[in-house]
Amino acid sequence: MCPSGSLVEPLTSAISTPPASQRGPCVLVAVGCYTYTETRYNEHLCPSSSSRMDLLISLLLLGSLGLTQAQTLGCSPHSGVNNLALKGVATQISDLQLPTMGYAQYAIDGVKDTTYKDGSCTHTTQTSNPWWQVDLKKYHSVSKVILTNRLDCCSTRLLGAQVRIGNSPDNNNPVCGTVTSLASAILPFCCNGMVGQYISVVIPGRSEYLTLCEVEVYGDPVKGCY
Ligand SMILES: [Ca+2]
Repeated sequence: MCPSGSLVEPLTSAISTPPASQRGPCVLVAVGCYTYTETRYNEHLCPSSSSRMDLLISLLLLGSLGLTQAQTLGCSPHSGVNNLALKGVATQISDLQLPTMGYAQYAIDGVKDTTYKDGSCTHTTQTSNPWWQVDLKKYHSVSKVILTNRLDCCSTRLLGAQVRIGNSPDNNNPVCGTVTSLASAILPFCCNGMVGQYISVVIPGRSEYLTLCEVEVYGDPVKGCY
C-alpha cells in the first residue's frame, strides 16, 4: 500500500518509458509510491546506467521480500537517521545583512533559536517569490522536512511558503507541503519519500521577506544515484 496522496505507476510504464541510459536501481523508488512524470524522467531522475534486466531483477527481489514503499518510506525517518540538512550547502535569493546578517546557512546550523537577533535565523530582503535552498549533494528519498519559524516577530510572513523537493536547482520542484498554520514554531511536513537533491522553501506569488530559523531534512540516500 502507498501513502495517501501518492501515485503508483504501472510497472510496465516504468520499465518501458525511460531510455535505458536513464534507468538505475533508484528507479525503484519511482516505481512504487513516488509521484513522477515524463518530464521528471527527462530530468534524469537517476543518471546512473543500468540494464533493463537489472531493473527487473531488483523489482522481483523487492516483491519477494514483501517490501512496499509504504513500509520503506512514509513520514517517519528510520531509526538512527540524522538530519541530512546539516551536511548540505544552503543558499537563498538575497541576504538582508542587518542587524545580524541572516545568512542562508543559519537555517542548517543545528540551532532552533526562534529569536532573530540571536543570530541563528536566515533573512532575505523583501523580494518577489523569495526562496531558500539546501543542496544535499546526492539524491535522497525524503520522509520528512521540519521548518522552525521565528517567533519574536513577523511569523505570519511564512504563511503560504512551500516546501519543494526535486532535482532542479532552480527551486521549481514538486511541492511536499505548504505552510497554512502558525500554531507552532515547529512546522513538520510529511514528504512520503519524494526524491530529490534540492530542498527549497519558496514563498510564491508575492513580495515578502523569508526567514527560517532552522530546516531539518530526514530521509535516505537513493541507492544507485550519486
Ligand atoms: Ca538555526
